Amino acid sequence: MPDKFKYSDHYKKQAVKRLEDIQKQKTFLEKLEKEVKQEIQQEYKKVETIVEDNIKEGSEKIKEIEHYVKEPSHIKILKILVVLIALSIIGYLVYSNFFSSQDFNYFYDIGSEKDSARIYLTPADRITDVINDTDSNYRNLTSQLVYFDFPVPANSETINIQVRFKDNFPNNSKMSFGARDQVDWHYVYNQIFTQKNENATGEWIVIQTEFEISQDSLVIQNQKLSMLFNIPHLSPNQNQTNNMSVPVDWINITVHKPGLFEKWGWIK
Ligand SMILES: [Ca+2]
Repeated sequence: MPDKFKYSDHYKKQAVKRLEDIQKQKTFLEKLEKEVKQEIQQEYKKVETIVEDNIKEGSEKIKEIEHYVKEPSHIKILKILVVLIALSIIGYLVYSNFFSSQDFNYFYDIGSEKDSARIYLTPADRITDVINDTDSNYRNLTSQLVYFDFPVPANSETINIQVRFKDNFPNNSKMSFGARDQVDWHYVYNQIFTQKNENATGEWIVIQTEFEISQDSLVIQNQKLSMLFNIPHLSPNQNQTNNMSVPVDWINITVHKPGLFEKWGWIK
């Protein structure tokens, strides 16, 4: 039965061909698989490299950040120091301005270079030029009223004033200090020297007196107090014939400003 034989032969051929096709497909698929795997591996490697690079970069950044995070400890210490210094300055200012008492000293050396540059006493026509002795420099007061002024800080209470002058006073003459107690040229006086019935020694002497700012109702203008020497025997009326004068070497002023501790009686 050739037909039947042919028929089976035909199927056999077809089956072989099919098998070959399958084989080809298999080979193709295997090749494809291999290529895809290779491609995946390559991509994977690429990704791996990128990730590694990122990790490396990241850790470097972290190190950098750690470095910056560590630095502020110095800055913190500096900040604390700045705050402490500021606090102690404020504390000191508060203490010195409110709690502790203060003495302000003003030493006016009459006849010194400073006095020549800017004359302490006024008016200038009631004093002489600077006189230089072996032991001191000074000026002579030639008229009854000679003025000077000095700073008085706010809330001060007492003014201690010392003066070094030459005792050439005639008998029964005297000298006082005036401190301004009214705006219109009115002064309150402390008598500081009286020449009784004795002859003048002709020596330099130091005498002091004190004014109370509130008790004496002193007038402080522009944070300054005006004071004067009052030496009646130098008044033009009495001094016409004898031409007298009083040598003054220096004036030393101490202005006392009590703090709260002193006001509360905690300290003297
Ligand atoms: Ca002097």
